[in-house]
Order: sequence, then C-alpha cells, then structure tokens
Amino acid sequence: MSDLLEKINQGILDGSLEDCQEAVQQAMDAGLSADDILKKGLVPAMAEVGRLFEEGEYFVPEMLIAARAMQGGLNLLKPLLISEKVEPIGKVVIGTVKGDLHDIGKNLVAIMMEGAGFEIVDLGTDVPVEKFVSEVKEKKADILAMSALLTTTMTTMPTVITALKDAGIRDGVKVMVGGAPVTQEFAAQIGADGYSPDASQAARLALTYFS
Ligand code: B1M
Repeated sequence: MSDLLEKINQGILDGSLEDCQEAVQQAMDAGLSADDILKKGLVPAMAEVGRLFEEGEYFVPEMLIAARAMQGGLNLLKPLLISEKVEPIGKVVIGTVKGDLHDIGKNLVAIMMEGAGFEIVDLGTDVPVEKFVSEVKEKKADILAMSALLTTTMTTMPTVITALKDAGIRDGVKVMVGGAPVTQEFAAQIGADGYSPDASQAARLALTYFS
C-alpha cells in the first residue's frame, strides 16, 4: 500500500476527518485513481473498523467517528467518481431500510449510480416501508434500491416488496437490494430483481435494465 493510501487508512482508524480528507486530497493531487483511493484506501479501513468492533477493541463511538472520517473522504472523491452526464438514463429511489442507520454503503451506491447516469432520489436512512412505496409512486421511479447492514433489518426488504405489490406498482419498478448481510440467495428468495455485492456492480446491474 502506498504511503498516501496508508495515511487514508490510518485517518479512518483514528476517526480523524481532517487527516482522512487531507490524505484523500493528497492522493488525488498525486494522481492516484479514484478507484484505488476508494477500494484500497477508504473501504478496507472500514472493514478493519468492523473487525476491531467485533473484537471489542472499538465501540460505537469509534465506529461513528470512523464513519464520519470516511464520509468526509468520500465527499472529496465524489466529483471524480461521477463523470459528466447528459440526460438521465432513469430514476432511482434509494434508501437504507427501517431501523437501520448505516448509510456509507448506500451513499456509495448512490454516487456510482449517479456517475452511471441515473437521477437519484435519496431517502436517507431508517426509511419506513410506506415512504419507499409512496416515493416510488410519486417520483415514477424505474428502480428502487434498498440497503441494509443489519441482519435484523434486512428482513424489512420483503415487506417493502409486498407493499409495492399491494399498491399495484411492483411490476413497474425494478427492485435492487444490497448491503453486507444481503446475499444473492436472499435477494432471489424475497423476489427482488437484483442483488449486487458492491456499489460499482450495483451501477452496472442498474444499467442492464435499460439495455
Ligand atoms: Co454498525 N454494524 N452498528 N455502525 N457498523 C456493522 C454493520 C456490524 C457488521 C459490525 C460488526 O459487528 N462487525 C454489525 C452488524 C451485525 C449484524 O447485523 N450481523 C453492526 C452493529 C451491530 C451495529 C449496532 C447494532 C451497534 C450497537 O449499537 N451496539 C448499531 C446499529 C444502529 C442502527 O443501524 N440501528 C450500529 C451503528 C453503527 C454506527 C452508527 C456507529 C456506524 C454507521 C455510521 C454510518 O453509516 N453513517 C456503524 C458502522 C460504521 C459499521 C461498520 C464498522 C462499517 C459499515 C460501513 O460503512 N462499511 C460495520 C462493519 C462492517 O461492515 N465491516 C458495522 C463501509 C461500506 C462502504 O460498506 O455498507 O457494506 P457497506 O456497503 C458496501 C456493500 O455492502 C454494498 O456496496 C458497498 C461497497 O461498495 N452495498 C450495496 C451496500 N448497500 C447496497 C445496496 C445495493 C447494492 C450494494 O443495492 C441497492
């Protein structure tokens, strides 16, 4: 790992927004690719934070400040991840399901989809079932993208799909699901149209619905 990627990593582990942003800026100035900064710098650091939490070395406050540092780095990187676009390909309503406050992965998916040319309606975190349904209907969304990071909240995803059916709008929208505990098998089981393990694959999958 280069010194700058190591510095990004350490900034997140230390929960230092300033260090993380400084290192991301330096990495961008040094010409490192946005993909490398993201996949070799920011993302592995959060995986390490998760490991430290599991081992009881980090607690919720450490996770929180690490997440704030990562989000700060991601904000700087966003313009590089989003290319120039013309007319939107389609509209995506995205959010993290009810009871779940994790938003970094969801934000990343939104950024990559925006970069792929989609218009994004981001509902944020802890999104109630009815809100997903009403926004899909109101915004005439082509895709509903749901994220869940907890095994206890991913179970809301099938409830949303059922509510879309009950509202008579399931056939008009592609439902994509993802997040650390979500699998292809789970997605198939709940009747989602698609699953992706990461943000760039989510954007690629979304594009296939329009080809
Ligand atoms: Co939480 N947390 N957390 N946490 N947290 C996890 C998820 C956990 C695995 C940590 C652990 O134990 N190792 C664990 C879940 C265990 C489980 O359910 N089996 C956990 C827990 C237990 C909790 C609390 C319950 C802790 C507590 O209070 N005791 C609590 C729950 C709060 C709630 O949501 N109600 C909690 C709280 C928090 C913070 C608020 C402190 C903070 C979140 C801050 C924020 O997001 N703004 C936090 C964090 C930071 C984490 C970890 C460390 C990192 C998550 C992250 O941002 N990863 C996480 C451990 C881990 O994941 N290793 C953990 C980086 C991000 C880029 O990856 O989100 O996976 P990820 O997104 C990926 C893919 O999943 C995919 O694309 C992204 C990469 O390209 N993806 C999609 C995501 N959504 C997608 C949607 C798609 C397609 C792909 O299509 C629509």
